[in-house]
Amino acid sequence: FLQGPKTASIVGCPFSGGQPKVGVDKGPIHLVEAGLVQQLEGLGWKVNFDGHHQFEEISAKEDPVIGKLKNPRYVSKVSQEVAKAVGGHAKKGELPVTLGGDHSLAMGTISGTLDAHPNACVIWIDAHADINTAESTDSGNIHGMPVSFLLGLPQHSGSSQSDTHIQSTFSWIKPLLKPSRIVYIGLRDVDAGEKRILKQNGIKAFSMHEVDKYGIGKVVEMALDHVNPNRDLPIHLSFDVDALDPSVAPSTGTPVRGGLTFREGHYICEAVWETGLLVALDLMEVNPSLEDESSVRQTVAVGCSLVRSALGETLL
Ligand code: EXY
Ligand code: MN
Ligand code: MN
Ligand code: MN
Repeated sequence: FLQGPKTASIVGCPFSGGQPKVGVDKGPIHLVEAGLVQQLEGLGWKVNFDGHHQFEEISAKEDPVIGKLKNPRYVSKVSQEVAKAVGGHAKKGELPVTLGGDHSLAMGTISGTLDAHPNACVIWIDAHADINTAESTDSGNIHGMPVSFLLGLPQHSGSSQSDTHIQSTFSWIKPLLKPSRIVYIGLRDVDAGEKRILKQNGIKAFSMHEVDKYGIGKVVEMALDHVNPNRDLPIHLSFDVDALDPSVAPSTGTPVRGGLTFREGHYICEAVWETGLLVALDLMEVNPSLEDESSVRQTVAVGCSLVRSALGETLL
């Protein structure tokens, strides 16, 4: 088991409906075109990739806001399909590697993982907490909200009619994630409402302040101690590329200064791989339409490199 599953299944998700910037839907295409499949094969993996998923679009006209939530039906439907894909691969003993696309897709990936591995824990690497609710969100962009749905937090939008509507739109999500089974690393842009939610639910987060204070090695150890004290639970690693400093990964929709270095990002992936417990990986928010050509190339290359590290490269 130390080697993990031998087959990696790429779940390419060209989807951008959880946020307003075009281009993040092209992320998975660029990652695969950069040679990710061959690179993983080079590490000894059997790679299962049968093309990117094709999601039937629900037009903005057919998908008006519910409360503040933008594209709610589209986001929900796509994530539900992703949950089936990820859960299906995981149940076959394969390692799903989901390439985003925006981070709202994690509603799907983590639902799929929990369907196959109900005791899985989540390590969420991000500049943001992505835990807004219908009540706390300012933007209405659902990529800032997936964790609240996975936890089953109440979604109060201000009108009971919209509340019911949100509930029915996302009713497929089983709120199986416990607050004690998720931990964050890399946070540095957390909304006031999100800070309240993290506190109220006792959710552990290591912000960049803790990374500076303790160093990445200690932070990852503390994160694992919290979420996986006996090192016996399956791990879902959800990596938002904007966790990295914008100088390392510039082409992403919501960059925030003061992020993880190249090595800190890779260290996290290596350390998770080292546990032998990785059962699913997400790499999200690579947007090849942002910044110049060399920035795009750099961001795509770093994305591939993070995936390789999480799948066993680098360690001697
Ligand atoms: N907290 C802000 C919001 O809810 O709109 C920004 C969220 C950005 C989310 C990116 C994907 O990590
Ligand atoms: Mn597939
Ligand atoms: Mn995110
Ligand atoms: Mn983010």
